[in-house]
Amino acid sequence: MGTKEELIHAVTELEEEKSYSLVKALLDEGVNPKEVIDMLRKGVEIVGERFNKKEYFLTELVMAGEIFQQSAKILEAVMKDDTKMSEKLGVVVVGTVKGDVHDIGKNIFVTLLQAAGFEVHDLGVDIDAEKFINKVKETKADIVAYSGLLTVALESMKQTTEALKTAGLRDKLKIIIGGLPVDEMWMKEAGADAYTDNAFNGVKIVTKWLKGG
Ligand code: B12
Repeated sequence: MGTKEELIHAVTELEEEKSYSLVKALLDEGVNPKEVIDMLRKGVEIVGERFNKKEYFLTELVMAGEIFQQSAKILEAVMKDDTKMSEKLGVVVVGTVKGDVHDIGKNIFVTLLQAAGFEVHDLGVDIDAEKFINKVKETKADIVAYSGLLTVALESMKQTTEALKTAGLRDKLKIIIGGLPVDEMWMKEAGADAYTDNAFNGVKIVTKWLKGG
């Protein structure tokens, strides 16, 4: 037997195995997978708050992301094809830009976006402009997110935005950039609409874009 509070607690305390068995127990009890996702989201949200208050560190954040991703796999296996995990708050295409292979921060951002209810298309690392463009067209994305940790990533971000402009897609999109070195100067140079070096703030920004206000 599992209770909803127990699952939220297991996630926030980063009890990996317990989280998975509770997910399974709740499903066995007939709890709707969407409700289970909401509990996982709540857990990840609390971990995020603790990270921002510096009560938790990067290891905990990565661990919470892992618990969320693995639990989502358990849920996906029992959900019907027509029931999407995401509530479709919006569609986001994410990637680490060309020349850069750092992805730990990007992966955290992706998990948090999924936990918040976005449909996320993660392209991976070392992604050139063409791949971003193709994915934006294919998914009719609302938002494009570039990650970059290397100084050279700025040039790639710039090129990607230019290519989105040339393809006539830029005006339909919002662009957010993130990663260790990004700042206002990067945002302007990269032709983006927002920047942050904090994945939680990133989720707040894109949520605001789509919900308005
Ligand atoms: C781990 C690491 C690696 C790993 C990467 C593993 C992986 N899977 O990512 C490996 C060993 C592969 C690596 C390789 C290299 N690295 Co390295 N690496 C690091 C290191 C130590 C940590 C980076 C990290 O993961 N931080 C933790 C994450 C969570 O932080 P983050 O990425 O900033 O993400 C947070 C936010 O920024 C945000 N975020 C991130 N992306 C996005 C995107 C969006 C849209 C949003 C909203 C938010 C967001 O969310 C996260 C949580 O809040 C840094 C040093 C450092 N202290 O940062 C050097 C560092 C980034 N690396 C560096 C270098 C030079 C390299 C190499 C060139 C080394 C070499 N000579 O081979 C290669 C480059 C390979 C390449 N082409 O990319 C330099 C970059 C210097 C520069 N100015 O360009 C750094 C700064 C080290 C240094 N001081 O010299 N590296």
